[in-house]
Amino acid sequence: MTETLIAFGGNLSNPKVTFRIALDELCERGFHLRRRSGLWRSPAWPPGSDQPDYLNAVVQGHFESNAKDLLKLLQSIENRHGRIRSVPNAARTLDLDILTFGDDVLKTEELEVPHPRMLERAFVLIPASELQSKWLRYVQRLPQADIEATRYAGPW
Ligand code: PH2
Ligand code: MG
Ligand code: MG
Repeated sequence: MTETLIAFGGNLSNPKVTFRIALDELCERGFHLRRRSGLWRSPAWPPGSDQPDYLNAVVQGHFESNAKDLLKLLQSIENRHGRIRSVPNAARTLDLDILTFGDDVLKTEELEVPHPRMLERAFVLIPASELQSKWLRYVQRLPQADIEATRYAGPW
């Protein structure tokens, strides 16, 4: 079993409902939930995107197999929830990203762990720091406007 942090994001349909169902599906297939962050609402990145706001959250738990198997599982759940892969940063029903997977450092065509952009994104770091305080120092380095634009939206 390996400890992992997984980021949830979505800005189409009803992300809160989608997140709940997706988390149940993860837990049925080898993921053991320890804690989940609250929901956080933020404008779609990059700024100026003409898209609905996102909901984001992070969950912490253990996975029974390796990072590649977790990636496959996340992609199958995204697909089941109507995720359509078009251009980068397109609006989406569900995005599930592996942030960290134990101490693994992976850089392949299909998977990079730790997530290469997580330290730049308030919508990832703020929920992650609810679960692990080590991320707070990176939150402090973010632009103040990004921090203020990321708003607590309750539990899920
Ligand atoms: N995900 C993206 C692109 N832009 N913006 C916000 N606020 N939250 C996201 O999760 C997000 C985004 C692509 O993964
Ligand atoms: Mg993403
Ligand atoms: Mg993704």
